[in-house]
Amino acid sequence: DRVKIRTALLSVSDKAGIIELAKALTEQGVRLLSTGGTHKAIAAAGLAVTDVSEVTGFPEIMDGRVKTLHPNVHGGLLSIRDDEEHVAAMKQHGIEGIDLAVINLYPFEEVRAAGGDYPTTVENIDIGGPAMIRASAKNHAYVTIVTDPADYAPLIEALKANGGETEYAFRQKLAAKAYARTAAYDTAISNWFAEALEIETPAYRTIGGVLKEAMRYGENPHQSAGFYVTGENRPGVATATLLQGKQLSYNNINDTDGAFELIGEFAADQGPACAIIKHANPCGVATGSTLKDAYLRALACDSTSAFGGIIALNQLLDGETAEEIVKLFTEVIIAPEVSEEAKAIIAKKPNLRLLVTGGLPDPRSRGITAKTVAGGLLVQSRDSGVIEDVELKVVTKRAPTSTEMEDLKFAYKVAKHVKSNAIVYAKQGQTAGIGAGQMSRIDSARIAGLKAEDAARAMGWAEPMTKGSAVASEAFFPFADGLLSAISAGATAVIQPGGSMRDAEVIAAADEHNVAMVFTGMRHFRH
Ligand code: 93A
Repeated sequence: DRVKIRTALLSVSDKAGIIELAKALTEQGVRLLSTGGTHKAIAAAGLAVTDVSEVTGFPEIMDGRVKTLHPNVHGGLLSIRDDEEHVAAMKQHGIEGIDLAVINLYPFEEVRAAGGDYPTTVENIDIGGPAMIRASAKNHAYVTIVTDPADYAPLIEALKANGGETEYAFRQKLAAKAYARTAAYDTAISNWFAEALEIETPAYRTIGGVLKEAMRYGENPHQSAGFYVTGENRPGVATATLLQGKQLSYNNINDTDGAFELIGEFAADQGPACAIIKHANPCGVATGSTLKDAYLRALACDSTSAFGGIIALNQLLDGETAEEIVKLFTEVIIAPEVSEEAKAIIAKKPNLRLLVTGGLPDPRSRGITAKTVAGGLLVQSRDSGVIEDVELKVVTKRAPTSTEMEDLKFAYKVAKHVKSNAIVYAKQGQTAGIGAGQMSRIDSARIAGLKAEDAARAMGWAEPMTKGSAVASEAFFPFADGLLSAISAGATAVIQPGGSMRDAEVIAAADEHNVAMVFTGMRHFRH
């Protein structure tokens, strides 16, 4: 199962490490073939290398679009070395076997991420490279395919250890990686098209990504985990820069995503806002006169749960806010920007992870989300519903006051990012109590009320903030009981999608208590 490497074809866009590899191969007596740019680089290093056009007997044509797409290349990669007919065909047509292919592709993903224009991005779709990778990987019984520069060193080591030969198991593993690479590449291309054409139809989309990093473990220590990036151009945890702190864990990434997607609901020019997240649910969200004020108001909602939480900010993290944040144990801070002063303050807590994104995610933008089920993937368009874009219908005798209306919208924005069943009380741009993830809506309402009572005790307030609050429910109240629980906690205004069979009953209960209620007609389930 060992194969001697006699001839290698090197064709790489990313030329990092290629000279060292070419040198090592030359030392092993391997004959090198190469495409234009790669050939030039290897020859410039003083190594013997044959241009692939000598193999094909054809020049590179059409700006390099056709350079390796030739039977002399593909026959060399695909031939079964001990099959009589294959051998006869090679002889007849003068095809020489290629035992090693080292290929990395036109940088389509990089060009896409850099926002390349349409023709440039299309031109960066590699055709010949994936064809050679797939051919070599199919013929891994004879051919070694290397697509990742990280495998150069192991390859050289293997050749040295095995007298210039590779082992079957090694080639198999490389083949598996090769198809992962071409699959991810085509996924990026199809999703770029879907984005460029604004198509959300599943048939035009592929779910997949490139492994960005392997984590030490998953949701629990006995689970393995990796973070795959889809290449979507969206400020967030996948594209952020980690300025300090340990690598993010699986749970950190999940929670940080929840935090930043939530804070994206609060445009920076509308004033400072802060969200504190635990286990993918917010435990406090607030706007404020300053960012520090927003943080302290978010913290006040549930300072107990905020311990070890994730903090998302909608604007530049400044020194005075950083000074407050470091007083409490926090796992991650994510913000569009960070001041030098804040960086210095955070640096005193070396374990605190600090992420900068360069911007906020647009809550209205298209995109997809996915989750796995046994044997499948559930894919849907992102919940890009925004409360400002829907027509609100007052259904009660009393209409909300303008202050109540502001708080209703605020609460609804937060509720969109709370696991169902979600009940969110808010007052003056600050969450007063959040009930998340309960199986019954009334339990969520009760829990949110209890949390508000806890907060009042912790903060030394005369009464819980739910008194005189606005309350949001991300889906309709199926019965009046959930609403009555909110009213008994002190809510004076309610926002919910409406649409229950018992809407009339729920509206009557609100009217009876002089509570103002608006219907959004837009549900925000989050299961
Ligand atoms: O334009 S291609 O799709 N047509 C080809 O025939 C072809 N052969 C290799 N792209 C092709 N390649 C790609 O060229 C390789 O995948 C690699 O990324 C790049 C290396 O080109 P150079 O050696 O000229 O820098």
